[in-house]
Amino acid sequence: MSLLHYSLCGITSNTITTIPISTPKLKCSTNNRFKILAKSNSDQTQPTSSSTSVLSFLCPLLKLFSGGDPSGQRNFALELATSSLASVSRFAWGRKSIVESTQINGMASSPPISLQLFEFEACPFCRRVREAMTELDLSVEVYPCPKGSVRHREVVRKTGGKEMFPFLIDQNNGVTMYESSDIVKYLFEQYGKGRSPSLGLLESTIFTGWMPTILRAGRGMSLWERSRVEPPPRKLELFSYENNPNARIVREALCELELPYILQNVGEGSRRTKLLLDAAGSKEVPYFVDHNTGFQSGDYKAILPYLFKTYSSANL
Ligand SMILES: N[C@@H](CCC(=O)N[C@@H](CS)C(=O)NCC(=O)O)C(=O)O
Repeated sequence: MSLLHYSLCGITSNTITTIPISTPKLKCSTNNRFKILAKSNSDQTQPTSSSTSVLSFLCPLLKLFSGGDPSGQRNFALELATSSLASVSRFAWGRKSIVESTQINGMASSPPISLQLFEFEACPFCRRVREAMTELDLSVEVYPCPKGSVRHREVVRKTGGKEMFPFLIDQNNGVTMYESSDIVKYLFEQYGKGRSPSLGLLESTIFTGWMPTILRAGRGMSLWERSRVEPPPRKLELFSYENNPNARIVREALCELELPYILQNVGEGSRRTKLLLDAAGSKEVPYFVDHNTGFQSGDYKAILPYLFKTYSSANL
């Protein structure tokens, strides 16, 4: 990834352009055209939000971290301590639902077609979007794009034109979008029922959005070298909310294995709590379900070894 790429990361634009795209691996709207929130050449001289540009500068430094072999023996006390500190650093954001959602048969209302988020766990910009999704009580299909991975990154490159994360596809409105702050604003406009992001959600990214990334150095950033190439036939499912320390550890592993999953956000006050209660018998997150094998667990210490064993290339 070139320096030029990163210097362009901070430029934002609210220009909507409709361009033809082809996304061979994804279901597209009927006419195969998406509205793209993209920057036009003329927009590239627009002023850059300072928080975004500083973080864009920091992003290449992520490569300096190396979390070591994620499948190896872990000190779980240390894992929990660092993940809990990470949660403290983002204390106010990504914990609870702030929208009133209507319930149909005990289920929270969601867009008819699942939103698709291409991201990686360690990216502070992606975190910002995931926090907003918890606040909006949205479930979403997550396609992890850790560094060194190919599958989902290729979809992003082919659909949007470049490898930059987060990247959102909303087939309900035929929209694809880069730029975390644009995505957050878009999501609130579309699914926020008139609400705005909680105070400081966007602005705080510059101060503490990178803290979980540093505290969890190397986790949720790079593809595990022994991960299986093919994704499982059925999507995995994770009940989680963004700022839960235990759920973070599971999301990191899913990311390092490039495993796509349905993220069921169940922040405080979520209308999805009943769904979780029915599945898990408790309101605690994380709760993980592998519909391919029938494995289910709410214990991250059991989920981690399961994932690295089941989805290792050695285990085919
Ligand atoms: N201004 C963009 C910045 C996004 C950005 O720089 N993302 C970094 C990760 S933190 C990225 O995509 N890097 C390229 C890569 O990982 O290959 C935003 O707010 O979304």
